[in-house]
Amino acid sequence: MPAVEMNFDGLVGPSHNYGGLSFGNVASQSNFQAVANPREAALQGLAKMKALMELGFQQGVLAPQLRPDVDVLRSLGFSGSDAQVIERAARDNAPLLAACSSASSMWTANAATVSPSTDTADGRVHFTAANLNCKFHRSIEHPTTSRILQAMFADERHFAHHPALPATAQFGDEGAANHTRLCKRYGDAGVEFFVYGRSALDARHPAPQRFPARQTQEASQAIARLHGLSEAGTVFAQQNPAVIDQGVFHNDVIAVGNGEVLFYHQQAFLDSERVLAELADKLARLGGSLQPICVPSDVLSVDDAVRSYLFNSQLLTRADGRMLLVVPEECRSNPQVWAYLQRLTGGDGPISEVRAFELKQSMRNGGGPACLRLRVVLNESELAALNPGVILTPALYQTLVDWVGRHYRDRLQERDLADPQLLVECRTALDELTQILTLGCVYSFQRT
Ligand code: SUG
Repeated sequence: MPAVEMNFDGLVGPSHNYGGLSFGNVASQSNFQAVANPREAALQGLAKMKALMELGFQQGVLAPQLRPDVDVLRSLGFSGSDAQVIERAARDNAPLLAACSSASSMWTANAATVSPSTDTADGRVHFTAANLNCKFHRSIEHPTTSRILQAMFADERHFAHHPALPATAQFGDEGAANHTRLCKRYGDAGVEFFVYGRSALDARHPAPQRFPARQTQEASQAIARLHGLSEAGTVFAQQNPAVIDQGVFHNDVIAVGNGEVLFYHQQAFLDSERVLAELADKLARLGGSLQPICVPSDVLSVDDAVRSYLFNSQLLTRADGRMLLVVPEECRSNPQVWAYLQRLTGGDGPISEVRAFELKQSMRNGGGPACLRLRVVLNESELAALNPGVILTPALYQTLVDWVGRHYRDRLQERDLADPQLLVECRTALDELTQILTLGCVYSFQRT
């Protein structure tokens, strides 16, 4: 069996809410304090997973994290029983409680950077959990992310796990959202393309003025070293700081790659010509032929790209070798974007189909189809070594829908975060989930 790309979608956790926590992420800022519907959010995500499974794609599930995180609140000086910790945090520092209650682990493109075994020096699949240290609410994800990934990819003969990079601004790392892999076939060695927003040490790199650049060059380089990638198989590029200032807080908001195709906006990268030439050259040396699809600014503005999330799409290779673009519904409701997509898929280019999915609950926090999934390329023996409990099947889909129905609220807003019962509900749900997904004890409340 040839190697496959498997997509592991983050299951939306039961505390999903709109905390306005991500400065630089336009949707998160503008939906601050809107009323969230965690049940609908989880079901929307599951519907996308099911549809892709039914189309024949390999689909996996990545478990959410427990929130509110009372351990973190305790480490910040709130004391007493769990209920008292939550009540005191709600009374004294509601934004901190919101940060510790975010269901942000749903965006699994930020969980880790993954390099397939064909690209790494020791022939194993390498994972580095992302420190996400630009945003406090996300910086608390990586310890549990590492445990969950290890419970899914446990066999050390096939899988290598690296802890998150040091949690300093110099090594700001946002995982696969700033990493794309280009290859002829999934089982071939590929070119790993790292896109960073700023350099911490090299002052020649221009930085954005308005919004933070989350990923550093130093972090991207460290991951390439840790994974044992070759120089011939890596390209580093700087994101255009001007687009970060327009709300492109991760590269996957302005570009997506798959196979030999790189679909990107004209303004995505600094020094675009050099970047494209290096990608084409390195891919050619590995037997591939780069197929760039550039969307010019006069066809689509960066603002339209950010609003529609056109590039935050999944580009998937179908069994017939042509590609499907999975976009959010917001692309269909933007006439210019939809017209562009009709032209794109109507021609004889590599992308021949587009499907739109309703993911509004996640989109309102800046998370489209691509944010919700972590891609892992696996060969036959690696696939056999994967914990089978996390592979989506029709039966698992139904079990998860029932589980959501039993445990999730259909309304959640800031004042609900003060309710200590929410923690009890989330613990009960996640304890059951670890059995459904056969993950063992990955949460700290299960380990004490
Ligand atoms: O890190 N939003 C996430 C969205 C992540 C999207 N991921 C990718 N582009 N790959 C973020 O900004 C908002 C949470 C809130 O405001 O409640 C948030 O964390």
